[in-house]
Amino acid sequence: MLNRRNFLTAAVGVAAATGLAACAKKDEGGSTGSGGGDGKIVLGFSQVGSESGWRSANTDSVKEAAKEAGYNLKFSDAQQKQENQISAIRSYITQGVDVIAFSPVVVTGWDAVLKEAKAKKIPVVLTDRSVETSDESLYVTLVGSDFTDEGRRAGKILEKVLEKAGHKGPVKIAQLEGTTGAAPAIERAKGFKEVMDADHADDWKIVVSQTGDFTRAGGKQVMAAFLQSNPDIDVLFAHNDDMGIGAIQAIEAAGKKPGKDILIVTVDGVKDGFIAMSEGKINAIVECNPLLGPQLMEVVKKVKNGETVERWIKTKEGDFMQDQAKAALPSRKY
Ligand code: GYE
Repeated sequence: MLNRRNFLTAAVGVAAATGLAACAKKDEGGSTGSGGGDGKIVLGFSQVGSESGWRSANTDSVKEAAKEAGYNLKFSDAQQKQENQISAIRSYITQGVDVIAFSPVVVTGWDAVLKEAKAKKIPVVLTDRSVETSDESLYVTLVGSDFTDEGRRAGKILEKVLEKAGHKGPVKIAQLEGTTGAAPAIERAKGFKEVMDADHADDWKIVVSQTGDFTRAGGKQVMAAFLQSNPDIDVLFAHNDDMGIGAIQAIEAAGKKPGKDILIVTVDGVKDGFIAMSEGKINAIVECNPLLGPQLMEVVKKVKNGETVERWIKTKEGDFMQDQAKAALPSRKY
């Protein structure tokens, strides 16, 4: 997979080229896409689905920010299916929107449709998740988090969690992965493994790892199976809060105490995750901010106007331990 960091170097050239493309489009058509002549920016947005609390917050953020910015937003929910995203993008191309933004459900398989957008000179902005492509000119920028770093932060915070729990000796870890082939699943696993390989080759071991597709139902079902095959799991690392919450139900159903018998680290920091943490059931959360709407609208405007934007616009986020949960809960925005 291409390292997203490598893309930064190409930023100026690609953004400039796409900027020119955006201008050319305006000149050709004499109007700005399918805006119906009212001067509004027309943004076609293809969302992954509604699999998690993170996703709902992200969808709300995009819709609100588009309204605030006065854009004409065309929104579609792909229900976690790549073919649905591809048809949504194709329909935005046919409609001649000004800019297409999408959060790709998986990393591969986008080149053909992105080439179609490029041929029609419609710039594409990735949001939240990245794609794997050999042609860097197929999208202008990514607005989203550094998932590899989130995986590393999960590893680091687990050290603190284990210390706090007074855990000594080997650590048997179960991992609930996100959607197979999705950037956050690949990269969070990678970052976590980096910490394991560097500092815990002798004491930590991932004994089971499987996808729960970023959903509560998936987390519950897979965790129940994990507990059957490995009743002596010490730690659960779940790639998102929702799978962690599903897993908590399975752990309780098996007569164990989440947060005590099995220490739990998750990613996202949605309200329900914080509630579970304030109840002592999740031990630490690595934050991943879904409120990308305002930044996305800003970028879309720049891209539409042919301005240069950075190749990767990163989200800022923090980490939270259980003892911070109660205090942080009232101020959580998602
Ligand atoms: O962590 C998860 C969601 O892509 C960052 O997708 C996003 C992830 C998020 O379903 O809850």
